Amino acid sequence: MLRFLTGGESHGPSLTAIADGLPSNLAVDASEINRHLRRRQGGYGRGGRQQIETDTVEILSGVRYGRTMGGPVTLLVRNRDWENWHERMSVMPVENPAPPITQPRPGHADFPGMLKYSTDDLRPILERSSARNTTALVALGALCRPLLSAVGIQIVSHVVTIGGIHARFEGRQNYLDLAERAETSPVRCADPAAEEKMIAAIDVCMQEETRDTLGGVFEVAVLGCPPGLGSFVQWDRKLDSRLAAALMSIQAIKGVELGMGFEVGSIPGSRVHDELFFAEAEGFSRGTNNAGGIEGGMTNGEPIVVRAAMKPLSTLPTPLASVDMQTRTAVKAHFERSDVCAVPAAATIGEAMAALVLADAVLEKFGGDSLEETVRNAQGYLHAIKEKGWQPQTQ
Ligand code: EPS
Repeated sequence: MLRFLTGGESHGPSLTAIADGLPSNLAVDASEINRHLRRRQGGYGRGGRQQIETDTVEILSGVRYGRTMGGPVTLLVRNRDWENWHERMSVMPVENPAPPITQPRPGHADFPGMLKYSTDDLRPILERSSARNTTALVALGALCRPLLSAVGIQIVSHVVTIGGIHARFEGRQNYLDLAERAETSPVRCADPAAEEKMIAAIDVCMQEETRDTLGGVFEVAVLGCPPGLGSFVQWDRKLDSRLAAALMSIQAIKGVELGMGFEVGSIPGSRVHDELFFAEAEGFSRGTNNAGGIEGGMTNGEPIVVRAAMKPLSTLPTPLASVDMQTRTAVKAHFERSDVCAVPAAATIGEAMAALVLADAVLEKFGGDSLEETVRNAQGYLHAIKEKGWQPQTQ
């Protein structure tokens, strides 16, 4: 229902995004999109590039007087760093092209990309595969949020692990509360004791003699979903498969799990599945949410809880062994600059990807050419399932 594409290179003039399929009359607030772009730029352990950029959206189509008109919405974020790259990233041929970069970074797109796209220069591969492109995705995710909130859906995140240091929480969590605490943490972590250790671990990796990068795990929670978004009838209509694909598409993500995740493989069924209860006053309820809010590829009314594991960034300040693609001799991998840790930023990108998947699922379920029509249809459905005893949960 909702289609979107991004374009742009890390050091090209700009990043562009087009979203097609949004209903009309949806509020579009550039300052709100910019707020999400700022969240993406933040986090302890980010690199020098974030000092150069102040990502700011320009809205080029699809919006009039602050509301969508129903046509494609085009967003643009300029790269300030482009100023320093006019020659090296020139669209037109130049007299003195930059020398090729020939030492692929293990873990990055460089090696397979150079073979696939037939180039001895990793610049064209690096430019598009860079996580800089997530700027465009975060802008798109922010564009979808008012549609989600119109039907009561909110998306939040927090960091649960950095460099093997785990945040610890007792009992069932209130995700809004966790996210509120995470929002003020430099590592987006709601556990202050873990936060301190995560910062210390990043500090070690920033020091000259121990320079390195760190990965981690973040958690995204989608709150307020009615039961029945997504479907079990085909693999590509399952909401969990769509969420997993969207999160896995973020640079450096190597694993995605929902609810209890990989642990379900080690525990008997009687301790995995979330028992169902009913009381006249509260409607249906569950004692646990090990399913992570999705059963049979559909939302079940509980919070969707999805985690993604990010590998340490592969642009290493102390480069690993590589091979020069022209001479085929042993060399050290290419290094320009990098972040030490981008897990807090990745959490905000995870929110954006979840927002895009959920917006698509909402439009698929409720349709609507205008926001009013989408909301009306959603209310009709909510009324129908309330007749069946369902009541919204406090999340
Ligand atoms: C990023 C911008 C990039 C990198 C980073 C993410 O900018 P530059 O290459 O100019 O330093 O800092 O990209 C990667 C980590 C990567 O591996 O590609 C950003 O804006 O998020």
